[in-house]
Amino acid sequence: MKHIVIVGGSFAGVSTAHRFLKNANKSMTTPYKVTLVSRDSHFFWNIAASRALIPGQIPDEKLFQPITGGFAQYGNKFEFILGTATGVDVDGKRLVVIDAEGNETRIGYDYLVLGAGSQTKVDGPFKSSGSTEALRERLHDFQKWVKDATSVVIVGAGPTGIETAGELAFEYGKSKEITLISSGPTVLENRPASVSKTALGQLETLGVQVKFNTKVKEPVQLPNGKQELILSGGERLLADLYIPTFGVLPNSSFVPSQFLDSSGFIKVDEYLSVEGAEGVFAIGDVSNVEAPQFWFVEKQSTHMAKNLVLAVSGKPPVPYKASTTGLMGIHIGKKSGTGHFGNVKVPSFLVSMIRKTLFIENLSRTVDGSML
Ligand SMILES: Cc1cc2nc3c(=O)[nH]c(=O)nc-3n(C[C@H](O)[C@H](O)[C@H](O)COP(=O)(O)OP(=O)(O)OC[C@H]3O[C@@H](n4cnc5c(N)ncnc54)[C@H](O)[C@@H]3O)c2cc1C
Ligand SMILES: *[C@@H]1O[C@H](CO)[C@@H](O)[C@H](O)[C@H]1NC(C)=O
Ligand SMILES: *[C@@H]1O[C@H](CO)[C@@H](O)[C@H](O)[C@H]1NC(C)=O
Ligand SMILES: *[C@@H]1O[C@H](CO)[C@@H](O)[C@H](O)[C@H]1NC(C)=O
Ligand SMILES: CC(=O)N[C@H]1CO[C@H](CO)[C@@H](O)[C@@H]1O
Repeated sequence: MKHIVIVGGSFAGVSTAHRFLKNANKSMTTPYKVTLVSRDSHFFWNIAASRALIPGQIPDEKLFQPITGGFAQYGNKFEFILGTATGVDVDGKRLVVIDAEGNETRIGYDYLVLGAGSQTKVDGPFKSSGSTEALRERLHDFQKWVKDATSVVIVGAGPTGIETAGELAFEYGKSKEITLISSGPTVLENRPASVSKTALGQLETLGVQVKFNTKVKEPVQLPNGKQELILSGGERLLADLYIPTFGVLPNSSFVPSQFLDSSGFIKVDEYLSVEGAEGVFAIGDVSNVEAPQFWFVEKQSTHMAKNLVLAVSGKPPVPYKASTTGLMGIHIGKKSGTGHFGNVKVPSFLVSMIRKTLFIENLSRTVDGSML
């Protein structure tokens, strides 16, 4: 029996499990079992997180969906473990997991797929922060804080920061003061200049104030409930709410450091395989193969599942072709947005049309595998 253990309850982990189980069911004679380990009981549709911060916009059921239901179709070929991976014994081929009761277990694997993803540098409402309950609670806190705030400072001018600033400004107009802080001379650094310019123009049209070349130190909570932010220029900024969106921290602290690059991403070769760790693979945000974006995660997951079927059947794997074309699409409020495919800018109306619902209608079909 071949045991495939997958870590992560989001795009990388859940989709790879479904894809493997569907393919395996069709073609395989070798017995197999998949165990999915996730510290989240629910899949969280993070693509809609910027809109979800606004109270009343998206109900919880459209953001969170229990993971296990969609896997019942595979019977005893699938097992779900609610727990946190805390170590990998690559020589003994065992994953160390602390389960929901706090007990440590070691799960033997033939193949281990690491899809533990990433989070923002400072914990926020955008990504899992330990458990579904914790994330849901955090999201509800932010919704309440957003409702009560008259001034909001958003730190980080990447896609998440811009989408958050755009959503807030679109919803509240002049009734809230929205400031976006960028550490660089523009927004969306490393993207085509025309895309940065369009994004900036749209933010300003919505009334967002943007500060450039500014870094922010940890905020201080004042007795009157306000947050005091000390900016790199020495200036002090008072706000009712501070939303950190910057940084992509791979969730790789449970993986031995020799398998990580200098930024903490898991190093993989052209087979998505971790060199020096037999049978171990990494995909999604936690791996160093491509940019941490859903589109790439999908491509990797599809490939990974096929290679797992080959591996279990004793066949050689197929190399993965990492994309060299950068792409992005972001919404800025409900009526504008921007994006690019390589160096080609995507028209604003098209981005905002495609992203109208932020794909929340895909959640159920992603979690039960019927979309794949
Ligand atoms: C606000 C926002 C909007 C986005 N919009 C887009 C978009 O429009 N287009 C796009 O291409 N990309 C977008 N992205 C990026 C995209 O969401 C990520 O690329 C995607 O979520 C990565 O999926 P993943 O499964 O690799 O990791 P994650 O989604 O980060 O999930 C990791 C999972 O692993 C679990 N986990 C972590 N550590 C452990 C552990 N030690 N043990 C057990 N489980 C663990 C986590 O709880 C989580 O379930 C957006 C991201 C954010 C934050
Ligand atoms: C798996 O294969 C069996 C037999 O071919 C079939 O009856 C079953 O519906 C399949 N299950 C899934 C989830 O595809
Ligand atoms: C898990 O831990 C609890 C106490 O926290 C204990 O009662 C239980 O027996 C443990 N379960 C296993 C399977 O070891
Ligand atoms: C949502 O579903 C549509 C239609 O199936 C698909 O084209 C699109 O890529 C999906 N998007 C996401 C983010 O899941
Ligand atoms: C960077 C990193 O690894 N962050 C977190 C990943 O998940 C574990 C377990 O929940 C946390 O302890 C880490 O801080």
